[in-house]
Amino acid sequence: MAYDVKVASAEGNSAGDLETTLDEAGLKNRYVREYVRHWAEHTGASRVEVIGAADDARLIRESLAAGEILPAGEGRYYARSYAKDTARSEERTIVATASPADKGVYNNWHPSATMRPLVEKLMRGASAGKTMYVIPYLMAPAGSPLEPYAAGVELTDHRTVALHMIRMARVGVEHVNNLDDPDTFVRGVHVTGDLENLGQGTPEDKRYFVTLADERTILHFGSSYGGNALLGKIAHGLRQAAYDGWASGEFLAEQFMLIGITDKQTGRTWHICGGFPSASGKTNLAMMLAPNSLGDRYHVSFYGDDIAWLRVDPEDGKIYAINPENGVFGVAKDTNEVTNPTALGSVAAGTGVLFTNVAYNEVTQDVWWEGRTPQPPVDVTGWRDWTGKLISERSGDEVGKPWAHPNSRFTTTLANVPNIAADYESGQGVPIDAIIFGGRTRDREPLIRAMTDLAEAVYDGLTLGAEATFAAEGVDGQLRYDPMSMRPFMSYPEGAYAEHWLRIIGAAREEPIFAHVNWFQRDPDDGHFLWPGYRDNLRPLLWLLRLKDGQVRGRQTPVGIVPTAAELDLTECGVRPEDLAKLLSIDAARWRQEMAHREEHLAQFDGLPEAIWAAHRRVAAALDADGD
Ligand code: OXD
Ligand code: MN
Repeated sequence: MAYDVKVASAEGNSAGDLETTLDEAGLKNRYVREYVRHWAEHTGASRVEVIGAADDARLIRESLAAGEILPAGEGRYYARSYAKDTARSEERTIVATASPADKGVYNNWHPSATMRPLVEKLMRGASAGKTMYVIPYLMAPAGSPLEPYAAGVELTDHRTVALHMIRMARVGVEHVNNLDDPDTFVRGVHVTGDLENLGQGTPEDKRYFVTLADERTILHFGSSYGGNALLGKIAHGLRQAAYDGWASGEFLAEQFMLIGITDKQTGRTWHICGGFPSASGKTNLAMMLAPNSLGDRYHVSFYGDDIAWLRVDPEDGKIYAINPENGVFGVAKDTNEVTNPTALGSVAAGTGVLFTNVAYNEVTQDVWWEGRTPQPPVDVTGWRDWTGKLISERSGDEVGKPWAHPNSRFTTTLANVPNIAADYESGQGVPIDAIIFGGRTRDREPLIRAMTDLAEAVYDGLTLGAEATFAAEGVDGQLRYDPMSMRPFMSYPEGAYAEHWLRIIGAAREEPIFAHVNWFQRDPDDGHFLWPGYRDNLRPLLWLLRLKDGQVRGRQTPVGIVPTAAELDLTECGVRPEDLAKLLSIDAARWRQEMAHREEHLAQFDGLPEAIWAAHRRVAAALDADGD
């Protein structure tokens, strides 16, 4: 295939060369062109290349030839990141604006007047000798009413980042050429820096991942991996978009999965979105299939596993959600035929999937990660761990270490997901029937508890958390709170965030039903999970939809409505009756303990709406009245 070459040798950077490059690429937006010129000069890149999705095959060939990626079977690829650059770095991530009033508890706010010059200085000349890839993109399906907030241009000096962006966003000049306001696009600059000399994790750390939210500018320096480097996903899709949604008063941007459930008998489809702190099974839930016993009747379709933007349509007053992404950047660990067969289908031969930091076999070109199979491959010939070390040469305490990094990932486009919803490209989005929050809690939280009051639901979202592990994060059994699972992505103060939620969802003429779910309750004696999880998670969700429709009533408790055992469809479920009783009961004494922690947590947030405090007091009073 002939290359669609859109390259200028900007060696000596003659103005003419760059203009020719941009002309040949069909990049017409004059504000984008000025922005590209400015940063090409600033970073000192020696070539500039504008890319679109159609360039993927060529970029793959070039990356293979350069050894930046390796073949992992037919139409599958593999890369390793720098060993100290394997995950988002929350402590180096900053939201900066001109107004100190934008400082919240979790947004790590700094003044833009300090941050911009600091990062600009680090970026000056830092791409010397490299190609700067210009990636115009859209974080929305085309035609979305939220399109004005979705256009962006990432500039990156790393080809693998360009490959990720092509998978995760809709990429091409067409997304910025005809903007209503041509100056309104998110300006994202990613400069890798000298990864071996950035002092990662030391007091001399030179990495900065800054969103200048009120300037709609993202400056990331010092990484080439994940949310630190792919600026469309988290920096734009969550931090910037959450800020934009608040500033405009128009929408919410949340770390939410989005699914559809179709009743094949009636043809009716419901849509559910929801947020879960990391390691609470969000991707598995989003890609869930119906259990065999319910598969004849119900079909679950996938829209997205990580981000949803929500708005109220002025015409019908319903809440509509889109997944602004075009792909899945999924955690590989523990993905297998039981936990997530859909994910395996979406990384099959020919999908163009890009694996990062899993184990790789240089002889067979196979990949493996912990949990892919119960045991690692027996024959270790050709296997290298995620750092590139041969397994056969491991010695001492290296033996027994994971082969793959715990944050190793697969990057694949939505179209590859076997149960992708037929209307996933609808710009309008899909109407939302239910919003769920989840967590990973070994006791206290029942399987599902529904809420119909908006303030109580927002209160619940703000007190979301995952259990701290004793060793790592603190006190056993106490939650590491992660409000709405947005703790690392908060871009404005939490009080205002809660108020914005109440305003946006409160404006809907048809409010969704809300629920808190927990698949992870354990038996205190032998530790077994009380609920089978995975596909069976469809059962409580079906109950929730029936509750919304008034077909079941559940049982009111101080913390919401829980199902009665008879209301759940448990055909071939296999849950033990005594476990089910526990899953559907409320341990009021344990809850009262939790309420004290919640109060402390919420007290950190300035300006929390009175409606949220009132919800807290209501739940606390109901628990007190519960005796027990
Ligand atoms: C995340 C992600 O970091 O989705 O949450 O990559
Ligand atoms: Mn995420």
